[in-house]
Amino acid sequence: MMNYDPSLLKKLYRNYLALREAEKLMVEIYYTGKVPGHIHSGEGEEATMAAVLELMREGDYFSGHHRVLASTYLTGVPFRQIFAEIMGKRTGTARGVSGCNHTCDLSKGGLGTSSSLGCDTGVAVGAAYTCKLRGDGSLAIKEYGDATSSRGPVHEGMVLAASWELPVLFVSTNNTFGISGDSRELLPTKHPTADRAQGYGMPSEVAQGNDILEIYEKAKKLMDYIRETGKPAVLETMNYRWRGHFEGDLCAYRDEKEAEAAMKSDGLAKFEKELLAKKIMTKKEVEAMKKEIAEELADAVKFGEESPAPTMDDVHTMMLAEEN
Ligand SMILES: Cc1ncc(C[n+]2csc(CCOP(=O)(O)OP(=O)(O)O)c2C)c(N)n1
Ligand SMILES: [Mg+2]
Repeated sequence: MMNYDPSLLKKLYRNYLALREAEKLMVEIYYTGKVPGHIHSGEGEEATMAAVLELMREGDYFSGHHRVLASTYLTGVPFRQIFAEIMGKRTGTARGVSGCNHTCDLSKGGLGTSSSLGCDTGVAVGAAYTCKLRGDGSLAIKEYGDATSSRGPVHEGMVLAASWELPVLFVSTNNTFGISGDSRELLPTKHPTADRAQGYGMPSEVAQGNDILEIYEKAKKLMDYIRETGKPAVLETMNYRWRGHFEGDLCAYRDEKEAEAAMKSDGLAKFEKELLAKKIMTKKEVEAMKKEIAEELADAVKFGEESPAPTMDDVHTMMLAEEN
């Protein structure tokens, strides 16, 4: 930790904290009836995108996942727009028409997420082709889960990225489950995405999903490689899903002791403790940061509540291209 610039450590902590607080608030507003669609909580899984998106540069692209929906905040999308979208309001990133899968802004590199899992891999690979043609060292980041890692469109995308030498970082956030299926039993290898990378001639790294500095270092190594060579690479982060697949899931398929142990080894609490112990941040600074984020989030929910619902015109505008 001492080799890091303190300002980077503070930034990583803020990223992690902002995503955690946003995750918690999403669940809260879901239970008070403010979210017309789904919430798949990503609480406990925020470190991956908190680190990877810190390394995103202008001109890069990002296609996310159905958890940690506020990740796009780290690409520069305000909480106001993200929460309005989740709350189904026309001031949202996709005029409230999409909900959780499009909390992104294309002008900030956001490509969105397909609700048919894995089918958006080709979109990110296509964006990487744009990056290649530009030749400016930019890249595309495609994030997906452990269960999604076995889908055909993911592998088609990986083959294309490898054969055409396209700058893509494939990021698999392995949270042990795909709905109720345990990937440790269902998938053939321990690291389903990273282990298969060799078959495509891609370098890969595996990191602990609750260790933001390990993720940052490994993502940096891979992203430097991608920017230099123009070739794809794989990062897999190992974690454990804290909450159910969806809100209301009774989780009858999992061992509660194991889940409790995972929640106890919270990477955010550990990182905060280390920053305080090494005097990189003071308690006062931490508290001020928490207050600032809480205010930003409360303002976002208020903005969502006060915003109008989409109209049928909004639905048409977001779904259909204009005739020329
Ligand atoms: C093609 C397709 N099949 C099934 C689903 C239903 N589904 C939604 S989330 C999910 C689990 C995905 O697991 P994983 O990729 O590990 O991501 P996680 O939910 O664990 O973050 C499934 C099967 C879907 N959305 N799309
Ligand atoms: Mg999963």
